[in-house]
Amino acid sequence: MSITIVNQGRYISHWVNALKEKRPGLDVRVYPDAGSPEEVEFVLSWNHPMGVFKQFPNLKCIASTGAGVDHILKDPELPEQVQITRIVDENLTRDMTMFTTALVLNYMRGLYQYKAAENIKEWKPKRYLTAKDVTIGVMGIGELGASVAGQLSSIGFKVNGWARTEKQLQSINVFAGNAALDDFLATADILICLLPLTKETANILNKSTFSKLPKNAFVINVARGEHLVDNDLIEMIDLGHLAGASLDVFRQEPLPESHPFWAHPKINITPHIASITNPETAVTQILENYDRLQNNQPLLNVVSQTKGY
Ligand code: NDP
Ligand code: OXD
Repeated sequence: MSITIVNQGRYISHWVNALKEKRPGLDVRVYPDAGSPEEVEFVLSWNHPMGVFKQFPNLKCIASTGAGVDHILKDPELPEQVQITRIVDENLTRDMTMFTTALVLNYMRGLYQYKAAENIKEWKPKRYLTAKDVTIGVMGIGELGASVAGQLSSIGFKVNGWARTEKQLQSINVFAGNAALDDFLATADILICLLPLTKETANILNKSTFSKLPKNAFVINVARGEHLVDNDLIEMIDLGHLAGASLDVFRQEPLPESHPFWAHPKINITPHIASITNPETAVTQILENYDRLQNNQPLLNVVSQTKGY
């Protein structure tokens, strides 16, 4: 059985090298050079061309090269009975935890503003927020969100989380379900979105949500661009209800040059780099699943197609 990479432009050669280094002799193919369609059973994928999977009649597993699987599930012609897996990796989790912590501290200490001041040689110390002044709300308390929440709590923030189901976490108060959303939002001076993109969570960062946050709240979106209603964010910042936002993910990536986010003084942009899967470490779980599939064993990190994550 081969592993076929179906990936539009994201680190393809890293994956090929990591797979071959870890398992010399492995038959690794890169779509469209996948051989005969009947031979494709195990695919490693990121942003595939829509509809491509239906041409593989024996496809059994699509492994996302990232934590998210929305890019796979949005395919209207996804074959039934195919298992979909995702990456759960301690490096990915650690990188996301560090990145979001950096964004929180950057905002609280005004580092972007001091960079702008430096450009005009302005010496103007400002009062700043400290951890005890700020409650952080993390939307999505899964692999990544729980780690982010734990780290921020350990450096002195009060942290609340929001998830679909109830959970007990040390020092994090978790609000569960839609009925608890407004109470959760009312506490969040800094809101971090780490939800998967599903039918339920699309457009969740909208005007109504923002209006329930305390005045001057700051929004961090490191999940997916489709969680955010772009114009609602700009409107709520310009009305003075939100202090600003840091965004790592966008509806269209790369973010088009004409998009108003680029020029907005209170919106910070990074190019979807919060946490990138490292093929050298993640390849171990891919190969484990490749072996399991051949031995008819249950796969690791399978997502529920019903839940969408
Ligand atoms: P998980 O599946 O581990 O966690 C998802 C969390 O979201 C769970 O706590 C889940 O609740 C909660 N959730 C899902 N649906 C709802 C809902 N309708 N209402 C309330 N809570 C909900 O995902 P990860 O933590 O691994 O990843 C999260 C996302 O981060 C990825 O899907 C991806 O989009 C994004 N990401 C972004 C990266 C970047 O570089 N910017 C890098 C990696 C990931 P419950 O626990 O109850 O099931
Ligand atoms: C992911 C991502 O889902 O990089 O892993 O966005």
